[in-house]
Amino acid sequence: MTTTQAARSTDAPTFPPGFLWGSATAAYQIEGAVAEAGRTPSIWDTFSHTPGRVAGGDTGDVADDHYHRFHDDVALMAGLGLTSYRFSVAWPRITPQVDAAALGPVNDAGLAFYSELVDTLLAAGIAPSVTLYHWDLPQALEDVGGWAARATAERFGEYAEVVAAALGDRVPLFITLNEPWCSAYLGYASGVHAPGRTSDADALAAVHHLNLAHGLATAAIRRAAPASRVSVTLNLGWFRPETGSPADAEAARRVDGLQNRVFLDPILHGRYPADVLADTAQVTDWSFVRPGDVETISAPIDALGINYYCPTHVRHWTRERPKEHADGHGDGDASPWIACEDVEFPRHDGPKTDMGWSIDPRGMTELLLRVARERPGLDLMVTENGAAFPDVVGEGGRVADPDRVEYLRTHLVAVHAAISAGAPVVGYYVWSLLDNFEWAWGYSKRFGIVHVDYGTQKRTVKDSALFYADVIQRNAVPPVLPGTVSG
Ligand code: GCO
Repeated sequence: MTTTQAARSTDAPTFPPGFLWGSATAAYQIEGAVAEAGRTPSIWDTFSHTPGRVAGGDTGDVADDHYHRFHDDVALMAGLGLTSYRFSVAWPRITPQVDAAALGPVNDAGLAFYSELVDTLLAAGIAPSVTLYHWDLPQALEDVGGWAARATAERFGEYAEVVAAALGDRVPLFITLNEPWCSAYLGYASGVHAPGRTSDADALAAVHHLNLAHGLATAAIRRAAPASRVSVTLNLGWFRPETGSPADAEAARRVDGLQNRVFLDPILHGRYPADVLADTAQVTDWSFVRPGDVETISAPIDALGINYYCPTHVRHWTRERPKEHADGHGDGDASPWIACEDVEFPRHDGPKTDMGWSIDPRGMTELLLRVARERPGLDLMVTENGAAFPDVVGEGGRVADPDRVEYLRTHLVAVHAAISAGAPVVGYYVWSLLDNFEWAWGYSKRFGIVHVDYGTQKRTVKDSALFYADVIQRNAVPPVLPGTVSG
């Protein structure tokens, strides 16, 4: 390290006053208690109990037992100094008898759980950010078509109104959906997530019905909780074409359309991208988009949530060699990338997390700036960012996770760089508070800043949590002492 670099590295990037420092979780990944207090099965209960679907045969039956331990978990958050906590509400706890025709009765015990969680957070000085859908669709709705059916979006709007009416007096921010890309394409095209279907046509119908669900929920929250802000969380892709060739640019355009613009365009601009409709014309005629839908979908939001983990390298596939699928979404025959037969995702050398995702904080800055340019003035939030590493509890109960500390440090610097360049980022949520059920990977991937022993449910704060607590306390990324970090 040169003297200049050392000097520069002691400048502490400071965040704007009032910046939200949070962590994020999702109901099925942490709660457990799947059959308690009237909850009925979700698609993830069915999927995880289907042999061969989840690594190790893991299920969310117990998970982190957060349902019973939430008081301790909130105390843990308070100890770290979090100012916000993003969690999701399990729809099957709220209206367990929902079907295609009607929402069914509201389950007061289900609402009471979240109401008490909200009160506990507020008493600890932590602002709740409530995601209404993080993938645990009531199984009864999947049985009548799931997200491929319009009725699911309609029932979701009604469910959103119930939750907003019950919690809206205490919840400053509702997030309608988490990562509709995953729900639609991993759930209905590649089938590596629940419900495990492999129909491209159903996946595109799901895209639209998820967008519609967001729009209907936005209207419902406005009615029931006029003081709350409304947002949606997208896992936008940051695509790096391999070369400057027109063929690679075309590959990047296709995947950008499917992952980013098919959500951003209707939500922010009230239209579907014409090129995506043309690209997918062999799969569907999009006649499920009815008059008035895009107007519903494009109702103004107050903030956009962005989940960022890594960029995606993309190139035109020449068919001269086997296709590469280094995008982390499975190498199976069924692909989430509809009508992308000529696109491949080349592997790159360099540091990777335990998910095999490349570590590239620059993508975070670039992605935030892209969205900031596209919709000037709209508040942005990083609603997820983090990394899996194979952590162990070591001597004296310490969990040393230097790779995660470095991942968080460099990505926070990248968020700060975006803010400095004009992106209105108002908060950051580390994924995740606790090690948890990582979907098709089960408990084999640890994303937490707090370690969970799944046998005893003992929580152990990792070094990364202590690092994050220090960041929060300073409202800045602490300076790196020369010689303490390589590279
Ligand atoms: C997602 C989900 C989280 C994941 C996390 C790590 O982004 O897939 O929102 O539930 O656990 O992202 O994969």
